[in-house]
Amino acid sequence: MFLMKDIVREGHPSLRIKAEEVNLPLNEEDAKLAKDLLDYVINSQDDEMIERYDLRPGIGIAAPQVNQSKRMFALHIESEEDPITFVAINPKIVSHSVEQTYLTTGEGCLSVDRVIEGYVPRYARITVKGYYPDGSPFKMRLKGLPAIAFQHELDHLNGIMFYDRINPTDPFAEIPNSTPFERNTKED
Ligand code: K3U
Ligand code: NI
Repeated sequence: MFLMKDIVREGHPSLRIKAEEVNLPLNEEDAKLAKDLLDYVINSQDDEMIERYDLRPGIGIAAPQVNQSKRMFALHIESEEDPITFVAINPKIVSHSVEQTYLTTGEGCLSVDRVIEGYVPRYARITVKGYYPDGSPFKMRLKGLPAIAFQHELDHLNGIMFYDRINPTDPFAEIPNSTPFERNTKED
């Protein structure tokens, strides 16, 4: 089980390199990594586990954040119209909308121990492909918070941090052709 001490922070090289494709079927080590990533996001949204293990809540976590430079991440989003929970192996975006979106509250990251304000432009809708840990392929369409979170995690596999995408001269500059996404904080 991963704890906050296992999560690397800004400045660690693992967060800035392109992660390696994962071989399928998963070997034992990669299967354990997939399970541990998923356990982290599930446990980190459970009040009892947060208190017991001092976890910081996350809806997603990518392998490079635990110093494993592998193309794998877990997402667990319960609060949305379309809840999702899965681990993605070798994920990719196969098509996307022209329309963009952004979280009105900005984004955060388990690997960043400070608040960085500003709009992070994301595609509003994406079609994605990849593999589940059992080796079966998936293809799905995502919108809303699941689409934003998928793009945030995919960026981790490419060495990109969310703040790289914030306009450096005007963090709250209007995002062209976008519909803002308001997070339902009551359910979060
Ligand atoms: O967005 C977060 C959240 C946590 C619990 C309930 C509801 C929301 C916390 S920040 C987060 O989950 C990051 C995790 C990271 F950095 F490890 F990838 C992912 C994220 C995705 C999309 C927008 C903002 C943050
Ligand atoms: Ni992050």
